[in-house]
Amino acid sequence: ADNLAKFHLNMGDCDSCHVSKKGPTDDNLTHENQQCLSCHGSMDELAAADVAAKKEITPHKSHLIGDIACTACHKGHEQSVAYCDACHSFGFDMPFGGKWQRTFEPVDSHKAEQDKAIAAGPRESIDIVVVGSGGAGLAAAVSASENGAKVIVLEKEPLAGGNTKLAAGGMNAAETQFQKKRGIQDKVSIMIEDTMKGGRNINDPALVNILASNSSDSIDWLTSMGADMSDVGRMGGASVNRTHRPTGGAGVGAHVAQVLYGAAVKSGADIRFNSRVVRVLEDSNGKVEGVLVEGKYTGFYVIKTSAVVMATGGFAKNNDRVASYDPKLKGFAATNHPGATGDGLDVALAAGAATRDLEYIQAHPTWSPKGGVMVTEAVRGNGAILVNREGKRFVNEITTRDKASAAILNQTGASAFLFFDDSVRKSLKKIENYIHLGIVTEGKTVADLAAKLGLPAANLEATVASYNGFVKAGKDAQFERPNMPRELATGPYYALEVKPAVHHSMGGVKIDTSAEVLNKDGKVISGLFAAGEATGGVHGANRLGGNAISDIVTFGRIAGRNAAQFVKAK
Ligand code: FAD
Ligand code: MEZ
Repeated sequence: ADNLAKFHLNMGDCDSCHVSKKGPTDDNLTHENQQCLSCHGSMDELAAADVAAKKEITPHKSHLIGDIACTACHKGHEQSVAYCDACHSFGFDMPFGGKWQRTFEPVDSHKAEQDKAIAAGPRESIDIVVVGSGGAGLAAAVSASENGAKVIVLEKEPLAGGNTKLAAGGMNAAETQFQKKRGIQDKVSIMIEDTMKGGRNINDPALVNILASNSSDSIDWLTSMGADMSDVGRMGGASVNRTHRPTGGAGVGAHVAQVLYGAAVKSGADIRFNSRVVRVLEDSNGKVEGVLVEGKYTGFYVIKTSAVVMATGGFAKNNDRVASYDPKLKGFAATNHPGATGDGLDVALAAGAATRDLEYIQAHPTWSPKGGVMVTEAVRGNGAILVNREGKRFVNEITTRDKASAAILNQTGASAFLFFDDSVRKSLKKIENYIHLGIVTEGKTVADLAAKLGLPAANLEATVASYNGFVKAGKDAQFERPNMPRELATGPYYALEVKPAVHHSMGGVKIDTSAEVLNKDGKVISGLFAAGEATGGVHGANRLGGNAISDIVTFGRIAGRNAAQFVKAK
């Protein structure tokens, strides 16, 4: 046998995996996945077996959210590939395993089959279709359901959460209950000022106003669904601590995505994986009347609906598209999940949507080439510094990302080292993930660490001593870093090499404050809504760390509510 299907044939017929010889009956492969679990045990049992076998990292327990389908990695009729390898390079030993590879298929591929499905007419109908199961899509699904609508969520990947499930540092919000509890003085107006300044003032002020003035309520909404957003830290470009995340500084994205996913499932949303929307269908008056879906296993089919929420995220993982807007980023690695290719943008464009700011694409300053992991800005927010190969600081570590990334690229080797001590480690749970992944070097003393990294020890010691002096004095006389929460004086010491990687597409489809999509004449496309990284205008030329999660929760919720009201009013 050279694949899993043939291997299983030795034990029975096709129906040992499938309901019938015809193959899969749905794109979630519901029956097939149940068959895997019934023979091999639950994910928890498989993970426990991996741990018992002393596997350092188990692919059966991860930061991914929802019920991870076995078939996301194990394939019957093609080579199996660990989904983790889309970002990391663990090289898990998979039965009949291969190397991760993905080719991008334009949304207008297979034209004849698409036309046939459209001619056949709708297979089903629903109040609202949400495209994308990231935070914006799940928030829209929950809020549409709260407002009485029935929803189908279509997700092209085999699992939920998009980039949202990867988000690390936190969610920005002003005037929240958690800031008040900590005595943090913040104002919606200051969040607006910071966001506009960070975005080089080209943001749409009306959208920024909605972002900031709804942010506290968005935190409360998540909290009401069971989220823990009680820890508050700082990200680059913020004047005060307003980045909310779970207790102890655990990663925000997997938590928020899991909470929203659970709420969406509870609300009765029909969530379909391996289901790519390739076209929004409109009537002769330009009003939305359905979507054309490419089911990976069931083929093309039409769903009739009068309201569609495009929550398809950004395109940072599609380097051809990135470089077409910003040639400087050609060949850069990306921090994103594999679905961030921008085909949702193509779908919206074909439906007549206008776009804005596509040329503004952000690199995250601290991506670790070892392991392919983005290292959260929260590590710097909690006190880490950046040093170059000469062992010297070179930038205010919590400046905006555009500036920090440019500064790193200017250093010898176009990379830098993120340096912190044990007190920073203890302040942020997320750091344990990086240690667990083996991407961090540890030294008993600063000099010991410098020797392990090949940095000049005397320089690094002098840099750390001088920084600690600034912390004591409450003023960074070198780079005017505004927050220096702690001295770096408690061993052991840690560092890892970091360099910029493409992270966020600031541009996208144009929306108004109701999350309705606008056409090139500035008019609303009737029935088409959009939210999250698929849209442009909220972040201007440069997004502040922590503002995306705020964006997707607030605008996803608005899009879902308004889509439900639109359907009701028809
Ligand atoms: P996504 O969460 O990306 O979801 C979009 C979904 O749509 C995807 O699942 C995709 O597969 C699906 N899709 C796309 N096209 C189609 C189609 N045609 N048909 C069907 N499905 C489709 N921001 C913060 O504010 N704070 C943070 O701490 C933070 N950390 C981050 C860390 C990392 C590593 C990354 C990559 C990003 C981080 N961000 C952070 C940014 C933030 O996570 C994203 O901008 C945000 O989650 C995007 O949410 P979304 O719902 O718009 O898109
Ligand atoms: O907003 C982000 O992208 C973010 C905070 C990322 C991070 O460094 O954690």
